[in-house]
Amino acid sequence: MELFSLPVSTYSSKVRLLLELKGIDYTAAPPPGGYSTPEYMQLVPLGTIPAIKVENEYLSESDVIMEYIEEQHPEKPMLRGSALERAKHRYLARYHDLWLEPHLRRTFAHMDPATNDDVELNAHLDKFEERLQKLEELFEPQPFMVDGEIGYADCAFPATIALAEILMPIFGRKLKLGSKTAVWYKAVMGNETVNSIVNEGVQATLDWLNSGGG
Ligand SMILES: N[C@@H](CCC(=O)N[C@@H](CS)C(=O)NCC(=O)O)C(=O)O
Repeated sequence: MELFSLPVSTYSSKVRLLLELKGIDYTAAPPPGGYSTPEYMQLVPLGTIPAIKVENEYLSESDVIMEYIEEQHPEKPMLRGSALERAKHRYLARYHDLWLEPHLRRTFAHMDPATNDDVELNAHLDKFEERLQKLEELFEPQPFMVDGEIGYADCAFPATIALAEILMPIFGRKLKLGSKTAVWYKAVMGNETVNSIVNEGVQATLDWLNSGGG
């Protein structure tokens, strides 16, 4: 499988976690021309990473890619269990993509003093913290999000939380995990595959920040 991704991309890490935890062979390459460029958008119209090549087409949107992989590789299922349990995996992954992560992403625009707007920045940081606390109401650690084994939902959050650990202090805050999220995060980061992919992203992000973040 061919995957367009970058180590700094948290959504790419999400898909790579699923691929590696399932033991699927894939090759990862940076998006040709860079993400959001006209060159890349000729292949992937939305210009985002991750994306995968399927026959002669490209699929983007991390959840769509992950569900496609699950359907194509039903062995070692990550989106598993009863219909309700599968819905819980999708619900948590969607909560990550639509409710939580976008507020962290929007802080990037405020790292550059030329575009920094403190009111907007703090509104996103407040919302990110609030939504991280809300996560406490959405699952019971078992220790993983839906059952006793790493699954689909568990792939969504690790890279985002690791990124928040880096970004919050830059903005004068400290990342606070609720007690359930802390139990889950310790368990998920105890998995070697998760730890290695997340730490690759952390290192790439630190390198990017140290080089000026441009
Ligand atoms: N909803 C998308 C979000 C992907 C996304 O925002 N990826 C970032 C990198 S982590 C990106 O490609 N940004 C470029 C852009 O937004 O134009 C998904 O789930 O794949």
